[in-house]
Amino acid sequence: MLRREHQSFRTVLAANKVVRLAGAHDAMGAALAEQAGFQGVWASSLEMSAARCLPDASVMTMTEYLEGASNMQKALSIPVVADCDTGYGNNLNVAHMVHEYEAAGITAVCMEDKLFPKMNSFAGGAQTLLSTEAFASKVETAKNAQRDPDFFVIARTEALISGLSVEEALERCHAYADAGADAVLIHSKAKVNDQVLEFLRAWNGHRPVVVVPTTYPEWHVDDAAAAGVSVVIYANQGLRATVSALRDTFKTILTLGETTSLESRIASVTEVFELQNLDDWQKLEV
Ligand code: SPV
Ligand code: MG
Repeated sequence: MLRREHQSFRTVLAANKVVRLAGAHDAMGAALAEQAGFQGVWASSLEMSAARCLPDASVMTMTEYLEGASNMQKALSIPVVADCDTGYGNNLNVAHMVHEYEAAGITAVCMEDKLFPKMNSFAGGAQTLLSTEAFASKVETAKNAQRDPDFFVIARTEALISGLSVEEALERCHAYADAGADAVLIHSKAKVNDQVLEFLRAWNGHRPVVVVPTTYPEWHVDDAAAAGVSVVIYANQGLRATVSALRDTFKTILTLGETTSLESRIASVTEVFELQNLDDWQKLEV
């Protein structure tokens, strides 16, 4: 298929009790997530910056992230949820971000309540948050900036990441919901999901809740759904699998001096052509 129509994230969320998103950094990874059966793709700031060997620290610009997310969306019929960090600055940057992402056909964005420039949630060092009021105001700006009522804004709190309490996370998320957020994301880097579960119990379905179980990977999707989670993001497993696969492949080639043993383990060139939709493109040749 040369061009793809895609569903909006809001439509996909309405049709499913729980939606699973796979993190991706390019259109090919995103297409593989769709083929595997994921209902959406997370255009991850960690993945996209790592793919350029840059830190996930607001070093890349909005334009660069937008190009990446847009390239993914063009290759998919499932929606991209764009990880937009802090919204790339203050309220004016947020409004511009929503205008640009919406114009590119992206139907959902996520913004977090950290200070711009931000640092990845798993990196060492202090994480500074915006005040609740300041971030709620950014959420309101985002919602006022959208043209299509279908456009979806996820407000992410980094309260637990920065060492604050579940109570603080709840207070923040209630303020963000009151400001118009369509869903909230409660992020945690704990090894267990206790605090996230505590959050979910007190939240009580006020708005859809998104989780990112990177550091508590044993949480089964069915258990997360039963606890009240609506969206589970597998944010970086694809990136990490890529790193492992490339390391192993390149080492094998140099060690063995030929590539026979790799053939059964790596995709064929025909599979690559399929991902490129080459048949459809060749039909255009005259
Ligand atoms: C990302 O995938 O870029 C995220 C999740 O925002 S995390 O890396 O945990 O911050
Ligand atoms: Mg990110």
